[in-house]
Amino acid sequence: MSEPIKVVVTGAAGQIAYSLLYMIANGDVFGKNQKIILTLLDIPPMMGVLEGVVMELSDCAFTLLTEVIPTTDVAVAFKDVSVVFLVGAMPRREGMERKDLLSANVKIFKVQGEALNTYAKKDVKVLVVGNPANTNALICSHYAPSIPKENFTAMTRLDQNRACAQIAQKVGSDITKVKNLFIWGNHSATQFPDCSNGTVDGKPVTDLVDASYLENEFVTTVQKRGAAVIAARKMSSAMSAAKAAADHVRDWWIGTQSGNYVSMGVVTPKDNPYNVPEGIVFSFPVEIKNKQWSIVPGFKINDFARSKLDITTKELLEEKEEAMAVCNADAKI
Ligand code: NAX
Repeated sequence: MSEPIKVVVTGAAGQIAYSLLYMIANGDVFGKNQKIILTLLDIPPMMGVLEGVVMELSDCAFTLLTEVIPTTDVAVAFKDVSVVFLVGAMPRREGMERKDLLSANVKIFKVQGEALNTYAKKDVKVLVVGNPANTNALICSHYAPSIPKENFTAMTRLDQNRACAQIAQKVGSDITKVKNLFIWGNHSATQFPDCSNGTVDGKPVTDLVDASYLENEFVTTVQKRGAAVIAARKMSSAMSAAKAAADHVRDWWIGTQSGNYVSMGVVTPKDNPYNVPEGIVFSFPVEIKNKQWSIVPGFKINDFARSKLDITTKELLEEKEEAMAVCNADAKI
């Protein structure tokens, strides 16, 4: 057994956390030999609900949990933390403009970024799930300058898992045989789920499925899957989102297998192999070794894919500009 690590989940009284906490405490993310101090952050009105979650965690009798700390205080939550799942965010309410949503979230992710900067370990790994996930991750990193930008990532793994499931069903394959389908760009309706480098049992997806399906129905099905779940369940994706968050952090912690890449939203470095502008949080295919991700170069980007990458890049640049305007206005107060 290794020394316990401190893990924080924000939005801990919410529906994604309800599934995610089980997976973390059960050893599905950090392995069956890693003890965990689990810290649960939510806002004051949710403390009653959170108490119930704490009771249930206790009643699960998880052998890996050494302590569970419910709190509303970011300083308590982030002190010496090793891994953070930022799940809590301001939801979009009816009639809310995108600008208002971004502005409400800038406030949340500014406070959390500053607290991470002050209290967290400098090698803390941060996954942002709360929407708009990519831009929230960017803001959080902006307010945590003492922590490397590489340590802030946004979740597009749910979109990748959805894409793999669609292809597995389409060709009638076991999902374990589907590899290297990637999500490019934003976790939003402009994301580009891309099969052009994917394989099923070693055969190119493009040889198994016709191009018109891959460029049309497949793309829109993945882009709109979240809305389809809401329409059916009357609530947004939760179990699948939690599973994706667990997959994302497990791969970051343990590493990816050779030749089997995953999608992660990362702060774009200056010289990235796909010519995406520097300084936005963009989803790329990455591989992970020794807890460090790197963008996998060399995947083919045809004209269709490039046009899709341009659309999602434009949206992310606009989100960044709007969010930074809120940050700058805030700085002047
Ligand atoms: P819930 O509304 O069930 O839970 C959110 C929780 O966050 C609530 O308990 C709320 O009190 C808490 N919260 C709000 N502000 C907070 C703050 N400042 N500090 C700590 N906690 C705070 O939402 P849930 O279904 O769990 O979804 C959480 C987020 O995930 C949403 O923003 C949602 O849009 C986003 N999603 C992101 C996905 C992705 O692939 N990146 C997919 C699933 C999901 O839609």
